[in-house]
Amino acid sequence: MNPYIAQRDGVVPSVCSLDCPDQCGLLIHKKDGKIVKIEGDPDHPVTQGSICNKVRHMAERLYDPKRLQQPMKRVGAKGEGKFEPISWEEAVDTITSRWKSLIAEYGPESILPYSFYGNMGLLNSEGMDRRFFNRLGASKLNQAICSAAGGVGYGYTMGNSYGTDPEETVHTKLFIMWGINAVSTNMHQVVLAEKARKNGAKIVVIDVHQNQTGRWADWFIPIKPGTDSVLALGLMHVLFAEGRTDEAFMQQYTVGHEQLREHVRSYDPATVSAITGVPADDIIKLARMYAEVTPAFIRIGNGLQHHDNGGMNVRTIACLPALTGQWLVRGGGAIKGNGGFLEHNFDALQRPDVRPNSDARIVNMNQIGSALLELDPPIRSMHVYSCNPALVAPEGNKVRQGLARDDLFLVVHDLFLTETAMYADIVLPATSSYENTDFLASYWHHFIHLKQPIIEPFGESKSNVDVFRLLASGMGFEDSMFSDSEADMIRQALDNPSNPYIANIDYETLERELYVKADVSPSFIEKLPTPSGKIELYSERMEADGHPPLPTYTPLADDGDYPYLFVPAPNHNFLNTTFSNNEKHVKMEKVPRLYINAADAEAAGIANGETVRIWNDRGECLLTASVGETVLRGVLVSQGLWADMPGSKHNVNSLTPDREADMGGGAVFFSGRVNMAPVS
Ligand SMILES: Nc1nc2c(c(=O)[nH]1)N[C@H]1C(S)=C(S)[C@@H](COP(=O)(O)OP(=O)(O)OC[C@H]3O[C@@H](n4cnc5c(=O)[nH]c(N)nc54)[C@H](O)[C@@H]3O)O[C@H]1N2
Ligand SMILES: Nc1nc2c(c(=O)[nH]1)N[C@H]1C(S)=C(S)[C@@H](COP(=O)(O)OP(=O)(O)OC[C@H]3O[C@@H](n4cnc5c(=O)[nH]c(N)nc54)[C@H](O)[C@@H]3O)O[C@H]1N2
Ligand code: SF4
Ligand SMILES: [Mo]
Repeated sequence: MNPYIAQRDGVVPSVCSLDCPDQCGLLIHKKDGKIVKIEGDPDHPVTQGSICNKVRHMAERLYDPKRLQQPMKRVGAKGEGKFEPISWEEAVDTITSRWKSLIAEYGPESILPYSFYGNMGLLNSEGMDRRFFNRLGASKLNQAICSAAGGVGYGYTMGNSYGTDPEETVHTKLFIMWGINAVSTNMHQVVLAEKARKNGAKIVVIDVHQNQTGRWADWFIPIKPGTDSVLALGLMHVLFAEGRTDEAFMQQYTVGHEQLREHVRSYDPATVSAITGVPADDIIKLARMYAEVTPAFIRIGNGLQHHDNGGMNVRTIACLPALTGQWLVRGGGAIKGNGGFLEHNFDALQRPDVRPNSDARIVNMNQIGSALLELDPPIRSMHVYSCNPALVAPEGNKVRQGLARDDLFLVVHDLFLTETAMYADIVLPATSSYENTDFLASYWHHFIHLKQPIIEPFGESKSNVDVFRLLASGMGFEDSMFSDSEADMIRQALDNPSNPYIANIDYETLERELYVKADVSPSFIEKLPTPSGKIELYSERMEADGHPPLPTYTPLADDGDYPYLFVPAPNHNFLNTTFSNNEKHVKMEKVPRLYINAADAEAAGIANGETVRIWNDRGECLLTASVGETVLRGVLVSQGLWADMPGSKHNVNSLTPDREADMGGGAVFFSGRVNMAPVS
């Protein structure tokens, strides 16, 4: 038995598995074999003992009486939520015999896996599952719901997800938090900035909503949604025009600075101000500040890339540190993500080589509603795990209509009977990450962690890894890769000759230390994986892919004749929909609010605290008005993906468009338009 499980009382170290950049070190307090308390691990070099309130209350979720304990089969209508317990044997038998007959009749691409990062453990999120679906030859999923557009955009400029070591930002003197609600979504970047602030650092926040992060700033700059690339181009205009660029740096480390210099001439402060809503004087002031205050660091958030032009927004902002040479300054530079430094051996872990059909069709997870309703040949079965598409995917009404299809054989594996599981034919109970073995890589700091199981599986629940082992055996797959232990798989994954930054990390070291930092030297800037090896201010690759090669503004797509842009962002106390069904967390968050500019509220006859209906062609949703000056006129902001069982009408994604962003097939959650009215 694992020593941490065997230890029934006391404190054991662990790591948070939620989809959050911080990836905190945890200390788990146990009593009589149960988790009674979770706090931060003070020894963790980056997170240093503090954690968020959500995870402080994790025990309430782990032992929530609503947690699933047994497999179940549907006995009522789809969506009605009537189920009966069955054995694992019957569950696996039902699934595999159905899949065998679907494969015989329609081929394996009639089956689609649908998953995301409810658990960031790499064996459970993209390990054994990938082996299984590759072997099966299922349709592939483009997991473009989170950071796809920005990831591609950043990659055009920098080659990969490479940025500043966040630990170095204690030395920073200017923080630009750009389209990130860091107080809620990256709290340790805020802790590091607070340390720097004690030494005089200034904090600038650029956002469409003056939320908790905007209120924390020294200078909050409100901007019109989807116009960030223009602001960045305006800053470049001032930097070039006033001779504030680092010519030696650009000469050595970039391509295209001469073309860029010419190109940004047209983005003068007055033009930029008219598009972004940021006063011309503020554009000049920010540019000068960015040139003069050093080290200057930009934290590029996910918010500004959930737009039609999201990839280009990130691609453009990512050019800024190169103009001033901030990449060579300790504590300068930028972070969009840092996952590139921690890349493991995907081929060894996921085994694409066993796939019989490497050309299998790819379904964009952001368009799952239309895919379920319209794709030809149809998706006849879907296996959902670590994800809650009924609430998190755009065009929510189409998604639910698709899930409700009588001829769709739907398997849902989760810890709870989620909104998605309500439509399932077979529901499988999942262990929490505290009940299984895995390894995790942060997408913000430079550490890889081992996660040991700490408690026994809850009821009859099983990990994703174990479920795919069972399904493989039920399908009659005899490949030895399905018998690899977790430790074997971690060893295979960490053996990655193509990523020198993790050459110092192996299973044995992880087992001993639990977390190990990648060996990233600041000189990563010398050998970027762009085609030129340099920072690409001008990108031939973009041109070949059909984009303008220089940073360029494209307005948001026409989304119909509705007066308000609707930005439904995450909230403080949930993690996407995780915790939205746990009483404690809902109490902390109170009600789903809609932030409305006072002038807009007055014009629409809406009072603070009133229930508001917002709608468009795609659907409607009910929220509680929060009237004030935190958003510009014409912009509505909500926070959080609230539980939405039949009747509650809180699904903001009923209103969001399922168009693809400019890059990577990314989601455009924040580029939809709506109308609003009070509910009387
Ligand atoms: N508490 C909590 N933490 C989380 C999550 C959570 O749900 N709750 N989710 C996790 C996940 S999966 C992710 S991807 C990250 C996301 O966390 P962030 O990177 O912070 O991204 P968002 O919260 O989506 O959006 C950030 C900000 O962008 C703003 N915004 C929207 N449109 C624009 C725009 O056009 N321009 C500018 N400048 N700002 C804009 C929004 O108002 C919001 O304040 O957080 C992770 N951490
Ligand atoms: N309107 C709007 N929509 C959004 C966003 C937004 O900002 N606005 N953000 C988007 C973003 S950035 C993201 S990343 C997505 C996130 O969307 P999802 O990935 O769907 O995130 P969650 O809602 O947290 O759902 C994760 C589910 O996984 C389950 N789970 C946890 N651990 C395990 C496990 O080990 N095994 C199994 N089988 N299940 C497990 C949890 O119980 C939970 O139900 O949402 C997107 N949707
Ligand atoms: S959700 Fe984020 S901040 Fe909270 S404990 Fe987990 S990693 Fe840390
Ligand atoms: Mo995300």
